[in-house]
Parts: sequence; C-alpha cells; structure tokens
Amino acid sequence: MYAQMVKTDAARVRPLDEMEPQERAFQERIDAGQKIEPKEWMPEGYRKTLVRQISQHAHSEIVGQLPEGNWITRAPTLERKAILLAKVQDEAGHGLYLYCAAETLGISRDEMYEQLHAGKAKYSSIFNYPTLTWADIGAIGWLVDGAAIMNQVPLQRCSYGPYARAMVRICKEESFHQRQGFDILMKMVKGTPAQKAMVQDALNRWWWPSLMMFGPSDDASVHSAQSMAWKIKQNSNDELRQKFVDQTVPQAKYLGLTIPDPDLKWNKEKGGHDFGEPDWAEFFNVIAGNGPCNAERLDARKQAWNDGAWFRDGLSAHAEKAAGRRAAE
Ligand code: FAQ
Repeated sequence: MYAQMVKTDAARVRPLDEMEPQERAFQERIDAGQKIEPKEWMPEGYRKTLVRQISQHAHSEIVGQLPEGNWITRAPTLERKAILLAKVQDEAGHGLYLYCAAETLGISRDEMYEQLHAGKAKYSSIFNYPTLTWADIGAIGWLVDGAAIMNQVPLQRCSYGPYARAMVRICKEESFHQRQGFDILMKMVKGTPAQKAMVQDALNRWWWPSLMMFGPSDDASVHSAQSMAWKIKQNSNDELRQKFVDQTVPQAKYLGLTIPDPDLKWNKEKGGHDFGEPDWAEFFNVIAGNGPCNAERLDARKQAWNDGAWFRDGLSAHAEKAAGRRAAE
C-alpha cells in the first residue's frame, strides 16, 4: 500500500482572499457550519479528500471484521458467540453505509474494491495485527472500538452531509462494541491468575497499535491542516490521541492492569497524561503493507471477492433478463 497522492494543496491552506469567488463562497459556507450535500459544487480537492478518507474508513470496517471473525467459532460461551457475531455483522453494516456515502461523491463501489484489492487503498493499520487469544477480542472492543469512537464522534459534525449522517448510527453501535469488549475483560480479570495474565498480555500487544490508529503525529500529518479547514476533521491526530489516553488510563486502573508505557504519568499543569512516543517506524512499515498480517488480510478480501463472482454474475444475468422482459412488454 502506498500514498494515494491526493493533491489537495494540503501543505498550505490558502486564506479566503487568495480563493476564486466560487471556492471562497464554498469555504464561507463551511466556516458558517453549513453541510455540503452530494450534488452541490465543491472543490475537486475536497471531493478527493472525502473519497480517500471515507473509502479508507469503509475498507477498515470491512477488513476489521477479519481479526474478530477469527474467534467466532471459538468464543467461550454461546452468549459470547452470539454477541461477537452481532458485533462483526455491525462492522459489515458500517462498511456498507460508508461505501454508500463515498458513492455519492462519484466513485463506484467496484472502483473502491479494485483499489483495495490492488493494494492502492489504505485501511486502518490496527487490523494488520493478529488476534492470538480470547482476551484480544476484549482488548479490541475496549481499545480499538474505544479509539474508533474517540475519532468518529467528531466526524458526526463533518461538513459533508452523507458522511456525517452515516457516523451517527455507527457511533451508537461502536459504543455497544466498546462495552462488550470491556465486559469480556472485566470477567477475565476476575478469573484465574492465568486469565488475568492473558488480559495484561493483550493490553501489552494492543496498546501501541491502538495509539497509532489516530494517525501520525501532527507535524507529520500531511492532510490534517486542509481537512480541518474544510471541517472534514474537527480535531488533530494528537488531540484525539491525548483524549483517548486520558479516557483509557482510569479504565485500565479499574481493571487492575498496567499500561505498557514507562513514560506514562499524570501532568497536573496540562490536566492530562504525558505518555511515550509510539514507534512511528513500525506504523509507517505497517501502512506500507509490511505489518504482521497485511498479506493475509488482503488475500482474505481478494478470495471473498473471487468466491462471490458466481453470485454477481447471477445477479447481472437476472437483471439483464428482467430488463429484456420489460423491453419486450
Ligand atoms: N492506518 O495526513 P494523515 C474502526 C495514513 S474504523 C492506516 O494524518 P488523515 C472500527 C493516511 O491515510 C478505523 N493509514 O491522514 C472498527 C495518509 O495516507 P494517504 C478506521 C493511516 O486522513 C473497530 C497518511 O497516513 N477509522 O476501527 C492511519 O488526515 C473494530 C498520512 O496521515 C477511520 O478511517 C492508520 N491508522 O488522518 C472496525 C476514521 N493513520 O491517504 C472493526 C476516519 C493515517 O495519503 C473492528 N479517518 N494513515 O495515502 C480519519 O479520521 C483519518 O483518515 C485518520 C488519518 C485520522 C485515520
């Protein structure tokens, strides 16, 4: 996977007085908090940025089913299996709302799939790590869905109407997902010492990748300035990462767990935690396609696409026949 080379002039956000009248009017609408709807005029960079972000987000939801899907057959009770199945189905639904939102910008779903399968489109780095134990399923709900909520609640106020509206339901469902993860871990930390150790091990492995979900640090984030000016993003990557750490530390304490960061400490003056720097070399390596599970995830998606060919062919044949019948009538 490589950068999609979306040219948005992101390196420098142009002030209103440097814009052509149509673009200035657009920016003034954004500044006034108005929503932009599909058929309205928009700068090409705005459209491309949204296609990039929404399609990456949709792919993340779809690929994100794989690590958890791995545990559906091995969930410890029938109830846990039913809950996990429902959660994984929700993720599929999120992917579908998001593909629909991206389609309103003039890209087809087939094109988005092609970009994913060709390794041209990104999906979240987090889904390139393996789920080794049942505690990982708890950790994903708690940390990964927790980070997703932190990032996605502000997206409900995104300037692009279809994306903002899709996020409303997604956020409600993510909250259930986060609680189900925390509930798994609460049960396990009250279990045997081996179960508690399994939870600590899961936290050790998922903590840093979860912090990386928010994207590179602000000084390395190429799209943030322009995306924030367009109110696609409301907060910078570092702001959201900070909020996530501040929210999660007390939850870890409640579970009796230790966050694997020797630099983590409360900073009274700033009213938040200081914490260590994620391993950015690892992050860039994962998003370049070289994480522990990148190849496996892409292969699974490509196989699902190829296995579904007979069904797509059947639907097309049926649609053609129906159209032929209608024409004959
Ligand atoms: N992974 O300039 P920025 C979920 C890329 S959904 C991979 O800071 P931006 C639910 C970025 O695309 C999780 N790539 O970019 C769930 C860009 O590359 P490009 C997904 C990343 O867009 C739970 C380059 O780095 N959520 O978890 C990542 O302003 C459980 C430079 O970065 C969303 O997609 C990353 N972590 O900010 C499902 C939310 N971070 O495109 C199943 C919507 C950065 O130039 C189970 N997206 N990159 O080739 C966003 O909020 C933003 O796109 C960010 C990145 C914050 C992810």
